[in-house]
Amino acid sequence: MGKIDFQDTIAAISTPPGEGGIGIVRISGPRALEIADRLFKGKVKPSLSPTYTVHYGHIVHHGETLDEVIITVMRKPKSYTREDVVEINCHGGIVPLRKVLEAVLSSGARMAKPGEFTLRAFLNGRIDLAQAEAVLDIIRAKSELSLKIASSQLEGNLSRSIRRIKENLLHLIASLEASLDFPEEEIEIISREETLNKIKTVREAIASLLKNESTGRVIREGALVTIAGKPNVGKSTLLNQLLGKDRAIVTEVPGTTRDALEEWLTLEGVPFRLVDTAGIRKVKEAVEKEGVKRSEKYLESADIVLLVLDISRPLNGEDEKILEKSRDKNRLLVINKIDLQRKWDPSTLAPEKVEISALQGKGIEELKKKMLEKILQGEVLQSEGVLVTNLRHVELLKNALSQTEKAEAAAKAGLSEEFVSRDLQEALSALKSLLGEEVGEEILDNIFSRFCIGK
Ligand SMILES: Nc1nc2c(ncn2[C@@H]2O[C@H](COP(=O)(O)OP(=O)(O)OP(=O)(O)O)[C@@H](O)[C@H]2O)c(=O)[nH]1
Ligand SMILES: [Mg+2]
Repeated sequence: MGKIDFQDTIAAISTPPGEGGIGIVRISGPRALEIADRLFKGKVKPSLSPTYTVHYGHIVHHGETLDEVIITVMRKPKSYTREDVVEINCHGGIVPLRKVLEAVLSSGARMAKPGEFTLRAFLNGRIDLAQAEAVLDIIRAKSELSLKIASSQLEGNLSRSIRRIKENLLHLIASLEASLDFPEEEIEIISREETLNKIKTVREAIASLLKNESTGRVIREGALVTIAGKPNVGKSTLLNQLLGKDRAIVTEVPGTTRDALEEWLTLEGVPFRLVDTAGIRKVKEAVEKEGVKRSEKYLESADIVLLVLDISRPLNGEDEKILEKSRDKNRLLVINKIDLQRKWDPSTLAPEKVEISALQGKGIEELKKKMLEKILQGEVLQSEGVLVTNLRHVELLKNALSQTEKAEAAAKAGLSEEFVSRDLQEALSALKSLLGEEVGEEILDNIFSRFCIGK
């Protein structure tokens, strides 16, 4: 991205490529209005129009009418970038949009880099870095829930929590530093006990932001749900039933599914990556053997294991083995084929189970509910709670937490204020980077280059 030059006026096509009802060319910077004046022929001059006004006219360049347009004038500082912004709404084909953009570029703007509009909003202080990242998350949102979370982040909910913690830290550091400056004074500026209390408050606040971190990851990337069990218990039938379509092959022959099969399912806005696996059993035949190996890998990396057991046949050693293998996993026992006669009593097994008939679709709704509960542990769907979903934020918060813990240990051990303060300053600096108050160009490059051009 290089050095940022605010003297430049930037422009780009801000709508996706391809045909559409309209397409937008966005211009931002000190010369936006002047450029619009040159190209726009309508009843009023853009540079003479008040902010937030919309005008009908034509874009004319070197005597050639390029398109019939509507332009929106947004004057600084109340615009996306806090600069003068003009948006030209063209007919949404790639040719008119390109021609209008070329005219804008030849009239004094330069092509915007990916994310540069949002970068300017950040550098001009309209939004902090966490909010800028939320803009990206909104564009990328794969589910309703992740959109909701990103929007809340753009409104600044996460930033506000972070700022509150930061203020507390600043205060505390200032007191500690003051004690260091006047060591000979008898009066204590801050007592050890107070220091410890304040550190604890900070630590708890950071920890509570991180509490739902795994949920954040799941919402960002989707929860991996592995459907496991021995052959023929109805795993593929269950996958089809959950998806509401015949995706996997089902037969009465054990060993039907040879290779793992993945499909996405969204429940109440939460993305689930469902994997139907090959039934786990001892085999010699090469293809099935490989399939079983994969099943075991999926079992290992699952966020949730749906362990399917067949009630119509007695449990055997194969079932026991898989029960044992998945013992430490986040597991839900799925007792299948309840439409048939029962051959064993599931009440002796773990309490977390659902009885279903995958064939008839019985118990599927309850199963879905339990899957959601397992992932969300009942806490995040009330979106008031601030949820950290961004990986960079998670890393920085973890860093801030461990530095705070270090400071706490130092204070407890009776070390000098100097040491306590140093650890707290590290924590502070992590929070500052989260908000973008202390980040290098490299990090900015990395974040904003992931945006599309025109945003
Ligand atoms: N009666 C009844 N039969 C079922 C039910 N679920 C599955 N089946 C039958 O059980 C047999 C095996 O089903 P699949 O879904 O292929 O079993 P699987 O666990 O995927 O088997 P593999 O791929 O071989 O590991 C088929 O004949 C299904 O129709 C059920 O709830 N009730
Ligand atoms: Mg199968």
